[in-house]
Amino acid sequence: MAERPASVVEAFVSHAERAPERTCLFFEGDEWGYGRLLERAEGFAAALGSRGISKGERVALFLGNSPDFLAAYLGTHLAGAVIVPVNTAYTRTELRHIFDDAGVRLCLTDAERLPEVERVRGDLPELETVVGVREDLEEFLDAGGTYERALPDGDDLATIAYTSGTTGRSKGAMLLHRNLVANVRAVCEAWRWGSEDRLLLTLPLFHTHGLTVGAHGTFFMGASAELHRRFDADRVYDALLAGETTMFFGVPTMYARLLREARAREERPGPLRLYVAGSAPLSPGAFAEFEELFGERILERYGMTETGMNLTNPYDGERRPGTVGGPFPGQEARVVGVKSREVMGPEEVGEIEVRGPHVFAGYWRRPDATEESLGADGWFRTGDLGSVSGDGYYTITGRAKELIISGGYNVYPREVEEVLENCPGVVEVAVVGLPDEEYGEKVAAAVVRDDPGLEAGMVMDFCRQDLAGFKRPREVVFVDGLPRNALGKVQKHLVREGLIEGEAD
Ligand code: MCA
Ligand code: AMP
Repeated sequence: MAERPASVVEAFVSHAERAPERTCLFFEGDEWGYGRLLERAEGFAAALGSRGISKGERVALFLGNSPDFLAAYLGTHLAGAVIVPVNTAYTRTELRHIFDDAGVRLCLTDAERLPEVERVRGDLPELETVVGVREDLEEFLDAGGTYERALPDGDDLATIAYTSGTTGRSKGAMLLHRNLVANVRAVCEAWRWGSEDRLLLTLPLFHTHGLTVGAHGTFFMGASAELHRRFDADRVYDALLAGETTMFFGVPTMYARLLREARAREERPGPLRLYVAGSAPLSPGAFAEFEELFGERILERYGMTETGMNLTNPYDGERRPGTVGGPFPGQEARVVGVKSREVMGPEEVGEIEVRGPHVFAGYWRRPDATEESLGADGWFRTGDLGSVSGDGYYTITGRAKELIISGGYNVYPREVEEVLENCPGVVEVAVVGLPDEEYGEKVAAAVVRDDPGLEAGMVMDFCRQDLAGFKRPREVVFVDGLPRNALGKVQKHLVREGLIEGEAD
């Protein structure tokens, strides 16, 4: 017999039926009971049905955090359709690629982002419907018929989540309902998530961290979340002081800002059941200062879009700064030689591989990329370098893939280079990540120009139309030439060293 619940939406529905009055979301002074959210979600499912969106078809969510985001998310799954979450910072080129690649038929967006969608709509014949939350969502819902409940199977495709790609074009990671259930089950068990928990959720809902950890854990356990539109350190600190939160999840940049807030204030929040950090490395310095100022040891964990959560420091037991702990329950991890692919011994650095029911089903319409990363034996190559201690704590030491992580958002240098190569006056460009106190890393570009009038600001501005703000270089340095090896390949480590030395001068 199939394992139950087969999907997170199934767990959500059973909580809503058992305790419809129970609060699921606190949002801007309003409370959303499980029953109210289910009603809204079923309304969305019915409206999708009346628009002819059927099982397996793709619905994009391109909007900021709100209860309607979550109602549409649950409603899409209730309709058997597939969610394509889209980063709200994306601009026309990124949108065009994702909508086209995924074959999105309907997009839910908000007033702020509607113009960006309208700019590309003409290029997207499959995109039949665009619904704006403020303007025409009610109209869209009113036009829906009745909904007959049909819960998805575990093997159905739930989400296509786009991750930045090494070639510049992002790839869609296919997550099945059973992958997401396995992941949230493991997270809830490891972190002792209970129905009485109240999560302070300020992470964006369009990424794994906010959606499949934050929102899913809440729905799965029948717990509650205080949802914010966005992270604002001042508001978050006040919410922590109010004393009702039991858990907070954030990226290291959020913790850096909370520390700054704490330094500026006298009052300290009371103890929380759990603070979690992930998506980028948390520095041991931030870990120590947080313990000093907040009296709490942050639990650091490690995950990826393709796999959800992989490694975690223990809930009970030692939370070791600078490490990401060991595998979640029901999962495996190992370190293998980058070239030899042989399993390494303790403290030896290699590539981290993971295996288990949480691992995705492959990349959408990219069998080549799937084959490269997912072995027939189920081991997934994360592209992250690390080692494991004799007592089972993993440390991430670097990346085999060329990736910059800025404030928890991923930036693939190739994507930025492809845009900059079209900037008039640019002959050659190499994009690298440089250390940054607030964002962990920042995007920097070494540029060879043939127009002496080309200035750094002009290069940065050139990206505005085609790249999300967080991908734009924060630093542009003009160089005479790029260092290359004998095969003509740009030596990024030398570019990086050159830029760091330049900064120090
Ligand atoms: C915003 N800006 C950034 C970033 N965010 N620049 C560099 N890196 C960033 N991360 C820029 C904007 O382009 C804008 O610049 C200016 O900052 C202000 O924008 P605003 O939206 O007000 O920014 P913010 O509110 O201060 O955002 C900082 C933030 C945000 C709250 C830390 O970046 C954030 O929510 N990060 C979380 C990302 C996340 O959830 N990652 C999880 C991925 P301009 O005006 O020049 O345009 S999932 C994952 O990685 C795996 C699965 C895992 O393990 O979790
Ligand atoms: P994404 O592709 O957005 O899912 O980002 C996943 C990547 O984030 C991983 O492959 C890691 O490189 C990075 N990451 C996530 N959590 C951590 C962590 N705790 N420490 C270091 N890197 C992390």
